[in-house]
Amino acid sequence: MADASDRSVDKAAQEMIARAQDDDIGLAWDRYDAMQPQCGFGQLGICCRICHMGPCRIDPFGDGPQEGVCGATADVIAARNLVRMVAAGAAAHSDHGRDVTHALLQAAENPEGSYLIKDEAKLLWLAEEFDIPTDGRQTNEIAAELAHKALEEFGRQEGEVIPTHRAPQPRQELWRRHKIMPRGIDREIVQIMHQTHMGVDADYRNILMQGLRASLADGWGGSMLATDLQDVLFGSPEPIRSQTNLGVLKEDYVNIVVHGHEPALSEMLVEAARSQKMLAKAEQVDAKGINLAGMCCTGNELLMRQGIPSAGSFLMQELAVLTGAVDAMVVDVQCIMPALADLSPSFTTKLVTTSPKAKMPGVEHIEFSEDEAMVVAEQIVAAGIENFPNRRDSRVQIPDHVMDLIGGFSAEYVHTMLGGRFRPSYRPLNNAIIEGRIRGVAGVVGCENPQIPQGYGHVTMAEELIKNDVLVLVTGCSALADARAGLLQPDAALEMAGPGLREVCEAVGMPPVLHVGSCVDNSRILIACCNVLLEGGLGEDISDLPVAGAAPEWMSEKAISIGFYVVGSGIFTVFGTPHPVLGSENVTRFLCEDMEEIVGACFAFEPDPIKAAQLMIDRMNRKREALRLEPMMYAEAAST
Ligand code: NFS
Ligand code: SF4
Repeated sequence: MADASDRSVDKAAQEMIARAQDDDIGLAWDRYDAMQPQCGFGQLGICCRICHMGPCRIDPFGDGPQEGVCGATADVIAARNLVRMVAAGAAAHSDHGRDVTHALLQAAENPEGSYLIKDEAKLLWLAEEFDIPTDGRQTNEIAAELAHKALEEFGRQEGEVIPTHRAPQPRQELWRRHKIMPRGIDREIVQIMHQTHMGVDADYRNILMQGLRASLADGWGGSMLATDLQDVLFGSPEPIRSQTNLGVLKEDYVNIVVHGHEPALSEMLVEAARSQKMLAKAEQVDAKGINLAGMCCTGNELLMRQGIPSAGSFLMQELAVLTGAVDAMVVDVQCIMPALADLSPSFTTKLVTTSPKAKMPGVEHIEFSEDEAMVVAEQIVAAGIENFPNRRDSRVQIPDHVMDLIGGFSAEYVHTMLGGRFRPSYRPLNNAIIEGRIRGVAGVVGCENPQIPQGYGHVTMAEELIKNDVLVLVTGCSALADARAGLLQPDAALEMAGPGLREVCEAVGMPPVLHVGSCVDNSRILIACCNVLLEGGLGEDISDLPVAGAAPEWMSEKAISIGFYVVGSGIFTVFGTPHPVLGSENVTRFLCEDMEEIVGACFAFEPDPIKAAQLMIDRMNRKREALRLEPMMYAEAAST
C-alpha cells in the first residue's frame, strides 16, 4: 500500500489518506495508480479525435504513421490539442467573469436585492476606464452602465478588449504587431474552436499564436473583469488573518464547506450563516453554531474578503468528506471531482450542486440565481443544519492540524502597504529591487496533481525562492499549500527568507509569500507588474522586469490558459510537468524557445522544484543585468 507521505507533504492530508486506506476507500491517488500506465499518445499530445475519420495517432518512434488520415502531422495535432486546452481554460475563467457581471447588473437594477456595491471607489475607477460619465449620477446608474459595457467585452467583434490597455504601451504594440491583441473574449475562444476544426489551420505556429490571443483575452479580459467586478461587489481585499487545513472543521458545529470558484453564492452563504434566523435553527439541533469553511478558489475568495477559514485545496476535497464532520458540501463550478457524489453519503455529507452548468446524478440540486441569491443561500444553510443530527459521532475524525495565515494582498493594497496610508506608492518595492534587497518577484500558482506529492512542488519552490531574496506572490491551490506549510505567516516565513527580503518584509510587516487570491486573481499579478513599471526605474515593458512565473503541480486547462497569457505578457514561466506536446519537437521548441523572440518570454518544463526555482532566479539575474541594477546587497544569498 502506498505510503501516505508519498501522496501529500501535509500531516492532516496524510492522516485522512491513511484513514481511507484503512476503510478501503479509493481516492484520487488510488484512481491515478489504477490508471497506470497512462496513454503515451495522449501524454505526448499526438492523439487526434477531432474528426470521425480518426481517432488518429502519430507513432512517436517514427516506425508507424507520421500523419493522420487527413495528413495532419504531429505538429498540427499537438498544437491543436494544446490550444483547445487554452480555449477551455479561457472559457471557464471568462464565464466566471460573465456571471459576476450579471451579479453586478442585479445589484445595480435591484437595490433591494441581495447584492450591494461595496467598493464605490473601484466602481468609479472602472467607470473612467470604460468611458462612463459619473458626474451627478447615482451609483446604481453607473454600475448598470458598467455591467452592460463589461458584457460587451465578451461579445465584442472588433476593436480591442478594453482592460488590455492597462498593459504598458510597448506590450500593447507588440500584441498589435503580432496580431494577438484580443478583440472580444468570446470571439477569440470561438476562433480557436474554428481554427482547430478538421481541415482548417495546418500551421502549428499560427495555431499557437491564436492560443496566445485567446489567453490574453482571458488574463487581461475575462479573469481581470472577474477580479475587478468582484472587488466592486464584495469589496477589495485587504490583509486579513485566517486559518487553514482540515482542523478548521469543528466537531460541535454545523460544518458547511463551500467548494468551487465563484463568490456570488458563497458571499451570500456567509451572510446566511451569520444570520440570527439560521443560528437559532442550528441551536434547535443542538449545534453550537454554524462553521463555514472554504475549499479551492471559492475558499480563496471568502478567505481574502471575509477571513473565512479554508479547509483546503484541490486534493483535499475528498479528504474533507472523510472527516465525517462535513454536514453539507456546496459546490458551484470547476475543479469539483465527480467522485464526491459516491463518497459523500458514506460520511453523511450532504452534497449540494448549485450551478445549472454543474450537476451530478443523484445529488440534490438547489439552483442558484443572482436575483434570489439570499433565498437560495438560506435554503442551503438550512439543508446543512437539518443534516447535522444525521452525523455519526463514532465516524467523526478531524485531523488536529490548523495553520494561521495572512491573506488578501491586492495589487492596490501594495501601494498602501509599502508607502503608508499618507504616501501610497510602489516606490519602496521598486527601490528594494533596484538596490538589490529583493532580487525579483515570482508568481507561483496553480493546482495540485496526484502525479506529485501534494504541496511538495509549491512549498519547496516557494522556500527556495524566498531564501534567494525573491518576493513570492501566490494564488489558487498554490497559495493554500504554502499556507498549510506556514509560509503565509510573517514570523515563521521570515526565518527562511534571504537577508535582503527579510529586511524589507520586517520593515513593513509583511510575509515574504503574499496571498493575492484565487486563480482569476492572477490578473492582480499582471496589474502589480504594470504598477511597478509605472513607478519607474525598472524598464519599459513587463518583459524587462526581473519576474518569473511557475505552476509546479498544474493539472487544469485553466492553468494552460494562465501560462499562455503570463508568457504572452512577457513573463518567463516554468511548468512542473510538461504540456502534453512533447510528441512534436517543433511545438515544444516553439513554446520553450521561439516564443522568446516573439513575446520576450517562453516556457520551461522542469519537474524538480529547486531546479525550477533556479531557472527563475537565473532569469531574474539576467533581467537585473540588462537593467544594470546594483548587485544583490547580501552576496551570500546570491549563491545557493
Ligand atoms: Ni486554479 Fe482554483 Fe486549484 Fe487548479 Fe482548480 S481550484 S482556479 S484550477 S485546482 S489552482
Ligand atoms: Fe485524424 Fe485528421 Fe481527423 Fe484528426 S482531423 S482525427 S488527424 S483525420
